[in-house]
Amino acid sequence: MPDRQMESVFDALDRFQIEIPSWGFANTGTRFGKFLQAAAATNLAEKMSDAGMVHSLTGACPTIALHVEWDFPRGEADVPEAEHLAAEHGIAPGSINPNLFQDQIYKLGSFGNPRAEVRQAALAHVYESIRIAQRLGSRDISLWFADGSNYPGTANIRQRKRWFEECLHACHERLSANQRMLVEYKPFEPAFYHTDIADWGMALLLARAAGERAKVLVDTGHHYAAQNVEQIVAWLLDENMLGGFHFNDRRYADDDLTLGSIDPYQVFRIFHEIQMFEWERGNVTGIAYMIDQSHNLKGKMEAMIQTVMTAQELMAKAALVDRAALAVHQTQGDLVRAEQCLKDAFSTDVRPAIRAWRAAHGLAEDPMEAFRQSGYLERATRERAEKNAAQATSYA
Ligand code: AFD
Ligand code: MN
Ligand code: MN
Repeated sequence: MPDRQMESVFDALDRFQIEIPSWGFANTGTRFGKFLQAAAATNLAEKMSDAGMVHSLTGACPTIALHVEWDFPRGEADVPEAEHLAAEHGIAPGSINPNLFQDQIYKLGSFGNPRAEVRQAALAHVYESIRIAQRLGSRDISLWFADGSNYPGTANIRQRKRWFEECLHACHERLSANQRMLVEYKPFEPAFYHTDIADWGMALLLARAAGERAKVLVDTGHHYAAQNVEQIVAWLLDENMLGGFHFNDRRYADDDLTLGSIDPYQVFRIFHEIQMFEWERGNVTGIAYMIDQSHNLKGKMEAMIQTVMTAQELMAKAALVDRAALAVHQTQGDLVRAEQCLKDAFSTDVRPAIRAWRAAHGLAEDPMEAFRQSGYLERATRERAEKNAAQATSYA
């Protein structure tokens, strides 16, 4: 690989950090059940340990996304423990995720619930999440709503929109000056007739109405098969409304498959749009790159390392696009040469350069192999197998 390309890869990897989700290390499943993993994390300490291990191997994941209900069962009272565990495991608290979808009161929604007392309870939960973030020094409050309805006529869509505007604005007013709120959209599931924040346009309008520190969160799995996700990303970039990503891949719906496992070229094109924007505008976008996965079948730790390595590889490929030449070809309408700029970069094997980058940073050249040789999985299995087995629900 020519030195100039090597430098581009090194620069891209130096600047690329990706947040790992606490929920990606615990046993989860589908609505059809769970396949328990003996080494899965069973508490916040083990999640922090797993996240710290992934970061120590990859050098790219200094923060962990936290879910308030699952990681702070006592709410704010659990902040000191979270701070201690993060410091102990060499990881920092990242985005804070309120849980507005599991409590029984949210049966007909949270911010969109027709009962004012439920909307107030949801607001109180987000206010506490904002306080938790402030105490942990977290920049982002990451908001996803399961709100919607399953049958035509059962919800007043416009009224729910207004309740969301009110509630999101109220939350925005509680943010400190250096905090942001990220509004995530999802076309469907668990609601199957309408979802209140179903697409990027709705999220954009709601974020704009909430205030200047509200941005849009793009979960790459939250799109229909035909949607051009990189075009959405380009528009949000141009509107200064791209807060960040939840990375995973999809074949049919919000399948939470491994990033790049189905369509790596789409992820490359997303990363290209970001790097082209930064090349043109010269400013760093402050994008929150975050993983949103919790694999039911793959080993939790291997799945997380695999995603991080894939994200690094695709970001490094996108860094190889000859953007100056591309700009000329686009201007001249030289279609094949323009397209070839992307195809050349995407088809370049950047793995040797990434291995060199890792070696230059004192990291194992193959984090996955280093993990397998480390004995970490065996230790976690010994320590956690009994606790995980106890989660088994007998269906007899
Ligand atoms: C589910 C939702 C959404 C959310 C995530 C974490 O679909 O992506 O961000 O849970 O709460 O995947
Ligand atoms: Mn998500
Ligand atoms: Mn999702």
